[in-house]
Amino acid sequence: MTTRRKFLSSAALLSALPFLNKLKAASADTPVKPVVLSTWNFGQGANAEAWKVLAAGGRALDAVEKGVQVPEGDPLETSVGYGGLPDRDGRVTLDSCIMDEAANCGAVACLEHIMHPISVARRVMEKTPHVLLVGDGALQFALAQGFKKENLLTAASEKAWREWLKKAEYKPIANIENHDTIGMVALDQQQNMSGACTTSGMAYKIHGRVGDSPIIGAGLFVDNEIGAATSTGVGEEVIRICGSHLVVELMRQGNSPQEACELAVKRIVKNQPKKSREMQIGFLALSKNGAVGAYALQKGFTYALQTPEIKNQLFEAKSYYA
Ligand code: SD4
Repeated sequence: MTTRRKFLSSAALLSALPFLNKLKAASADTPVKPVVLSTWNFGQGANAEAWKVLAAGGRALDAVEKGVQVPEGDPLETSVGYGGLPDRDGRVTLDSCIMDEAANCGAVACLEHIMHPISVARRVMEKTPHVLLVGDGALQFALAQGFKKENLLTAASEKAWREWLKKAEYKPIANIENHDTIGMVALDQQQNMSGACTTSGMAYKIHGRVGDSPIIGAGLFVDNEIGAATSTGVGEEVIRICGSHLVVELMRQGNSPQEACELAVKRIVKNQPKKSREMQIGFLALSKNGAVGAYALQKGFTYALQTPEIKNQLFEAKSYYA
């Protein structure tokens, strides 16, 4: 929220299509690899970190974890991790999930006091027989795993919340600018895919509310044979269509990543013809051969893409509404 507009200089926002076509063309015989793709302007900083892992031949799983840790740890990003805007009770509650090439996955929801929920999600995946831990149970697990308990509510976010309390109007649907999740999907040099998704969710939500971001199949889905997808925006609507799973399954049926993202957005419009005009939802998709798709309900959904040819550039996705 703080930085999106700032970065929207027209110079930085190139049309993605020529690059995407190139990716597709190149993928016919020589798969393009590695690739990292992530949501919003903070995706650039996250991609840069992920790229270090990918360029060195590391796992996509490590790349996405390292990548999304960047906005998680940035106190100026008010929609992810540290500095995230709190719920209506003033509590910063975080939702994250991670998924690897073997369909292993882990997630935490409504987790408080931990700077890097994505790493707790990875521990859930690697150290427990479960997929999702929530609330105090997730916190107790994180502490037992050695994570440090911290105060994630910055002075700026507390001030914004106190200001909000004066009216306490809760209009998450109309507020297109009030939420930015980082979703990241990547393909590594071994041609394995992974993804991560992490957010503080909607500002001033009811305590305990969980969005799409930690829900495997909604905020994130990876199928190493087909591709990966992630989402941002009003999580309730993404959950209703199992958004990221839908995008991957649409790719399995032969749609390009771009077509799959567009079909998923159109499904939301069909479900919510009126409401869809007033909210933002965006999908990103990456196919196994390195082709990329991006589509949103509204204008202004930016994403960052890095490949050997594309040096971590920012693009604006096409949108359903002009
Ligand atoms: C949620 N999808 O909690 C998240 C918020 C978000 O861009 O993506 N904002 O519903």
